[in-house]
Amino acid sequence: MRDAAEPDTAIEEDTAVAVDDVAVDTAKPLADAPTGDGGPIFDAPSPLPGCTVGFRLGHEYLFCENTANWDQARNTCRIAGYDLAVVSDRPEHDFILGQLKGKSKDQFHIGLTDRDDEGNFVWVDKSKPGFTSWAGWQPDNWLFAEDCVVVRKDGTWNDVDCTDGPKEGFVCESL
Ligand SMILES: [Ca+2]
Ligand SMILES: [Ca+2]
Repeated sequence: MRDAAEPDTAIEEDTAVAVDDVAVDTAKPLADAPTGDGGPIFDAPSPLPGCTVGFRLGHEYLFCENTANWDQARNTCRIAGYDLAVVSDRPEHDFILGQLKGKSKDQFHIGLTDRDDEGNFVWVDKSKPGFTSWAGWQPDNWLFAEDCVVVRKDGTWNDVDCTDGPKEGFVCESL
């Protein structure tokens, strides 16, 4: 019978088993990781020029300063095996902002668009936005021509023209 007086050794055994399970099953999402810092111990080279690499909760991100419109950005991510980033919650958003801090560009395409149905934003993985971080008065679909979303370094989102390029970098994520 188990109770609170059970010897410490039994608890240690249980813990060891759980850790082994995580280590063996590499496909298992690291959802329980306290900090999400599961990145490699060496700096990883970016598969795309102009980008830096980040890791969080088993996902890999590219933070790219290349000038690109939304479709160019998305296609570039996909060529490298990623897609534009899907920002599911505030911790993920905070992680991305931290990675963008030192960049020279001010805004970055992410994988959110209402191109198929005006006013109805969806992520590139077809999920509906839960967490959002719209700037004041955004999304405004300015000139009836803004269907693609950027995250700005101040943490706010704006819908922009999907053909915008010169100002925007982009964020890729392994989905
Ligand atoms: Ca729109
Ligand atoms: Ca806008």
